[in-house]
Amino acid sequence: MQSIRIKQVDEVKISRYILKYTFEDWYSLVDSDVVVVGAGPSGLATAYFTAKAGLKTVVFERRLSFGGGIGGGAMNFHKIVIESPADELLREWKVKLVEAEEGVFIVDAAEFMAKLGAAAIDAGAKVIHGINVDDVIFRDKPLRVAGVAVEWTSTQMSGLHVDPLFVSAKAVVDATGHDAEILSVASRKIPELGIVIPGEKSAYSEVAEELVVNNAGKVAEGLYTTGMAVCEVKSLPRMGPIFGAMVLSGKKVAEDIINDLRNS
Ligand code: 48H
Ligand code: FE2
Repeated sequence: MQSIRIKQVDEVKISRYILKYTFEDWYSLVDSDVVVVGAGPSGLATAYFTAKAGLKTVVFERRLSFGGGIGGGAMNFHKIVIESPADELLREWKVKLVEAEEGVFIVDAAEFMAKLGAAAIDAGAKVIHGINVDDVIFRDKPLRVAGVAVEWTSTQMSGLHVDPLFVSAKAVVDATGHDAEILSVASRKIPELGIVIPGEKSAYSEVAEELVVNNAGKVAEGLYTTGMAVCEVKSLPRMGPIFGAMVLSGKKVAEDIINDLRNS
């Protein structure tokens, strides 16, 4: 059997290549069109559509993996429920669907995560893991959210006092899930924005999905929300492990951003 020859590369080159190409990315993304906070289903769907429309889109995710709550499925079972018309999006991302009844589909959690993440990246979105967003940038006259403050998740976990870097964006999307972290910090630190966070309601699956999709969108100038964060800010019921509204609200918020940026 012939032995396999592998191209040799030394440690200095490895380090230099990684530093060079990482900093090239960061140099460009500090001035983005769209910053999505959270790489769960709603954030990745948002990024897929804004990137596909040609907007420079970056997704910051504090964990080292994407998918958010998809991976845990329902009580750690590996299946998730999707309702029409969200199946059209999953077909676009080539996720296999099993129809349990008309308009109700079952998907594998791992496949959904992987293919949605790949679709967002292939559409042109940059997904960066291990980054925690803990604040926003704002401007007055006119009052608006103008970007985010970022820090390594590992630095934040270590409790060290390290100041963040900033990333400017024409649209910041809170896709952080149940805690609506970006809306929370904006409501606390910039009361002039008038953001009130009453908190989500208990489960009422049949009505929750439409409510989330139809209430996703702009919360303040430059600040948008999608996914479970919508329940938190609009006091809407949760729905359990059904994900149609997560991806459809991502599409809805992306369409709003594309329209707003076109008209501005
Ligand atoms: C960087 C952050 C930060 C931060 C959080 O929780 P997610 O999956 O959120 P959604 O809204 O896309 O999907 C919600 C869905 O998973 C769910 O929980 C449902 C449908 N529940 C129904 C019910 O009844 O319970 O993803 C959010 C992502 C996660 O990966 C976080 O790690 C990340 O955002 N994140 N990343 N900076 N400040 N906060
Ligand atoms: Fe949840």
